[in-house]
Amino acid sequence: MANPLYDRLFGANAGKSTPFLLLADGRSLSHSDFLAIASRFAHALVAAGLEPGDRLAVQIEKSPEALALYAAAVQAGVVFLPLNTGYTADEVSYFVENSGAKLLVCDPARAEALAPVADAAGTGLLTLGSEGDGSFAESAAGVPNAFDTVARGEDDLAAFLYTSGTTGRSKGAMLTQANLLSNCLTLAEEWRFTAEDVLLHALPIFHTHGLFVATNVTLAAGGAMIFLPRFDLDVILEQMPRATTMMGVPTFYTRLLGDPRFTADAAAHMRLFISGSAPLLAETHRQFEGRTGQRILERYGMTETNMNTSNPYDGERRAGTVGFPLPGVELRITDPGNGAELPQGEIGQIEVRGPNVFKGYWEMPEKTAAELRENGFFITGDLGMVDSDGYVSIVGRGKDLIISGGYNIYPKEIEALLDDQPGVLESAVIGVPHADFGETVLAVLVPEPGASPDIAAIEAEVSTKLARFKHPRRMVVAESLPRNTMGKVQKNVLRDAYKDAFAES
Ligand code: MLC
Ligand code: AMP
Repeated sequence: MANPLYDRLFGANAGKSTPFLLLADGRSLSHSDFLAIASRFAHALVAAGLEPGDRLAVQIEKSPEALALYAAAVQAGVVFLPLNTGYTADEVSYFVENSGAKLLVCDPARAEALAPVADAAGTGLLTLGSEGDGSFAESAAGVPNAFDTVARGEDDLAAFLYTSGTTGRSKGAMLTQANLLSNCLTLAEEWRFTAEDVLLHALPIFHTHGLFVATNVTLAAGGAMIFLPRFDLDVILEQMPRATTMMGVPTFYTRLLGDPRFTADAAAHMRLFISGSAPLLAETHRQFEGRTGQRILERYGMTETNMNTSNPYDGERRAGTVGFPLPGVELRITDPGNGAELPQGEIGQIEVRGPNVFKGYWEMPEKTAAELRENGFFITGDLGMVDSDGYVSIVGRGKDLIISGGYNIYPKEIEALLDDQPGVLESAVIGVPHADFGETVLAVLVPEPGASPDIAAIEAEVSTKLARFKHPRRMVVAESLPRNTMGKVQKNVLRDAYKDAFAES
């Protein structure tokens, strides 16, 4: 029976004894080894009571088994909902409740902290460790290595990825089989991926970049990945001579350039370096070319849309731009005030339409209607322009968003927590330049009259509630916040005032 995503990405690799996952310790898994684990996991999902269309929330460390759980969900027709491993129990609780997940699979080390979360939500809880241990793995032992793939249509949901909002709480972006499949097939072709490719994979697999771009593109081509738990410069440099491609956030590239061992020779086996998720400085692009003779290929995407634009494989990869709309993707620049399309060359909001664009936000029809037009164009919240050669540039953001090392952070979520702290009248959270992460978080606190907020106590509270990557790296106290005549906080004034706060880092 048909299940387009499974059939094309996984089924197409069935029976192949060629390597799929190469691990840093020398072990490797072939495509068929991997698919056998996935099928056993699919049986375990069914045994746990999951039915097609149910949501499976996972918060587990990156490992071959963690990736097999994704394949298992697709094979069993279950909606895959991966969560950042850094999220606190508080954060996970929201995602589990909001999505109505039937099962939460977490790392064994987190089971105690997450048991109350699962209980409160009426969700099952099983564990899967990075060594293939845990109660979920146990329930998959001794079951067949094959599973009858559940039939699914292209319009059926394959995944939920949560994305924060400028107001209120995170929204579950509903991605269909066709959204994921159309995009990775296009990218594999545009970037010339083949079964000979070996992708250096150091990204997390709970976001679009590491899962739907890096992994799906490799699967579509039948290639292999050097599958690393995280970005470790020494390991990357050691493994690069075995690899042909890498996908990374700009921090990967600035860290590589910061190391004298990274030379043209070190990169000689690589045919393609791809960057995305955050702006790559034109200066980084040029330095990279100067050092290696290779030009990084920058592309642009987001959770709701997968990838929208890419610099060309052949042809000029233009620094400071994100290239052209991908085949099948329409991109237009509109006036943020009235939505009218703007003439070529003008700056406005970027809107995209195509088979890559998601189905909407889970159980949030108003938010969906506000961002996804009836005619199918999605308002990205990014500001950009198209030059006379057709290259798209992102020049800013219409949304109040900080991107730190490729992770999105919405100030509103942090401000809401800070505003609740004793002695704090109000707060403003901004992104300021940071050499390693591109941007980092700085909070400005305004005390209540006569109060002096206890910064250490506030930091302690923040760490119990929010994932580490969202923590303000500095909190400063100010008498008041700059406001315009409408009373709106002028974050641009604050960003300017604190732009050198991390100049040395
Ligand atoms: C880790 N830390 C971060 C952080 N990553 N803080 C802010 N921002 C980040 N991105 C914390 C750690 O917990 C640690 O805390 C401290 O900062 C220093 O950590 P590190 O050892 O230097 O970090 P490292 O583990 O090396 O991770 C950095 C990183 C990683 C850049 C390699 O963050 C990463 O892999 N980012 C990729 C994110 C990603 O995949 N984005 C794609 C989203 S999809 P402490 O406690 O030690 O102080 C998307 C769509 C699209 O955007 O277009 O692709
Ligand atoms: P996310 O919601 O995590 O998927 O992040 C998507 C956002 O990341 C986009 O809306 C952009 O603001 C940003 N982004 C992704 N790729 C690029 C890029 N190449 N250059 C600049 N910003 C990018």
